[in-house]
Amino acid sequence: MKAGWIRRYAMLTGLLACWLQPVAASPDYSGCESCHGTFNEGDYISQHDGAAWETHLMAGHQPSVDNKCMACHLREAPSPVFTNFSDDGTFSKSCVGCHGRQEDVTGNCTGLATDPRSEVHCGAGAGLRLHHERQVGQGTCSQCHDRDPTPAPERRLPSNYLEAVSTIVDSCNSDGSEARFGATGLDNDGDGLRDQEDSDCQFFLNAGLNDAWFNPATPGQGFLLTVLEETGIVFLAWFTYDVSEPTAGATAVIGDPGHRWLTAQGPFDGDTAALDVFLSAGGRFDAADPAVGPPTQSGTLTVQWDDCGAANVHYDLEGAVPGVIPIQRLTEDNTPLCEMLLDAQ
Ligand code: HEC
Ligand code: HEC
Ligand code: HEC
Ligand code: HEC
Ligand SMILES: [Ca+2]
Ligand SMILES: [Ca+2]
Repeated sequence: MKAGWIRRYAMLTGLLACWLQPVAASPDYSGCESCHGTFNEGDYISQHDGAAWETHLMAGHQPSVDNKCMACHLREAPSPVFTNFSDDGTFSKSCVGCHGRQEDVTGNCTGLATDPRSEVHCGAGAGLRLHHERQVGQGTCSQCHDRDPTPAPERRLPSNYLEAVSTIVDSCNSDGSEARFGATGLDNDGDGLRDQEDSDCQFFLNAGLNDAWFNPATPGQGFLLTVLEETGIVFLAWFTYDVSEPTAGATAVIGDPGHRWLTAQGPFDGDTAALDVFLSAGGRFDAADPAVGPPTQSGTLTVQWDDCGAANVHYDLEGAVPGVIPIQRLTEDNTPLCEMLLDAQ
């Protein structure tokens, strides 16, 4: 249900001038206005890249929150707009839903809050504040926020980016979603480097990727892989099937005559592993005799990771048309380990 003031806004816009302006400072937008101007009026010019928005800040933001007014506002009145809480259940953190990260919430408040609700996410905007401290001037924010944590790395997603209705999904901005106006997105962690120029956005293979991986579109086949960090090698087993089904009457004692297993190994660099695929043949179930012949190379795989949860396997195999398989983890158990190892780099 839309709040009463929105209806009045639509019908009697002129009366808005009568609303009392808040006198409070920075827990709400009034503390930003002196530099960024009126949020819902004028044509905004970006302070970081000079891009002309050709509309005001509020209209420029609305599509990315699915035009939900309560993503930023409170139902009780259109002003003040707090930086860290709002009334929409989907986007309930106002500005810090995108300009902050949940990981940075410390509970260290300034002690100057004008509304107890603005103390729920204290710390969240640490990256935004560090950006101002560096680019605008020391003390701009730290005169009140003097106990901010070291912000979580650039690639750590603000909570709104994970919402299904948000059009902004990547703080590394490799898909352009964070840069609606101008060429670049935000410097989410305030180290002065944006998106891909921030080394936090470079993905490195690590042992947190050791897992079962599969493509949900082709259940019943997949990969078990292990990243041997010390050796610098990735080893994987690929459980799949022949390119065509076995001829009628073909039998197997254990398993299906169509089963194929392939192994692959090779070095990795950055986000990519380049593997040679091997076929082993001639053995018997749990027997040393007959000896399995030396494996023959039958193609190559290139596995490239987007992040701790997604990769693409490019295959080029004898007897098959080259292709790409998008894979994800079977379970999330090792995802925190992967994130932790990336943070440590
Ligand atoms: C003293 C002036 C000043 C105040 C006060 C101020 N800003 Fe800024 N802000 C700037 C300038 C200048 C930039 C551009 C910095 C740059 O990237 O070179 C900026 C950049 C930003 C950016 C873009 C950050 C990025 O990653 O590119 C956001 C978002 C922002 N401000 C939000 C806010 C909010 C929210 C507040 C209030 C809590 C606020 N600002 C208060 C001057 C200010
Ligand atoms: C991205 C956050 C955001 C969204 C989404 C948003 N607003 Fe705003 N709006 C603001 C901010 C910030 C202000 C400035 C408040 C202030 O200066 O006190 C503002 C100001 C306003 C004002 C003027 C208030 C006053 O007293 O001057 C009105 C009216 C308003 N918004 C209506 C809407 C409506 C209607 C929608 C949905 C269609 C909407 N807003 C969506 C952030 C937002
Ligand atoms: C849905 C995510 C989202 C929400 C919520 C959000 N922002 Fe933004 N904001 C962005 C993104 C992304 C940009 C950069 C857009 C671009 O450059 O194309 C941005 C840009 C800005 C800028 C312009 C910085 C510059 O380039 O000068 C300001 C100021 C700003 N936001 C303030 C706010 C304030 C204040 C709120 C809360 C009332 C808010 N934002 C809520 C995502 C969001
Ligand atoms: C005059 C004091 C003051 C200044 C200066 C100030 N803030 Fe705040 N800010 C507050 C208060 C009070 C709160 C409410 C939460 C609390 O008490 O910590 C708050 C909360 C916030 C929040 C949401 C909660 C959090 O901790 O992240 C953001 C984001 C924020 N401020 C951004 C900024 C930015 C960016 C600057 C510098 C451009 C700034 N503030 C400067 C007083 C201030
Ligand atoms: Ca970014
Ligand atoms: Ca950065």
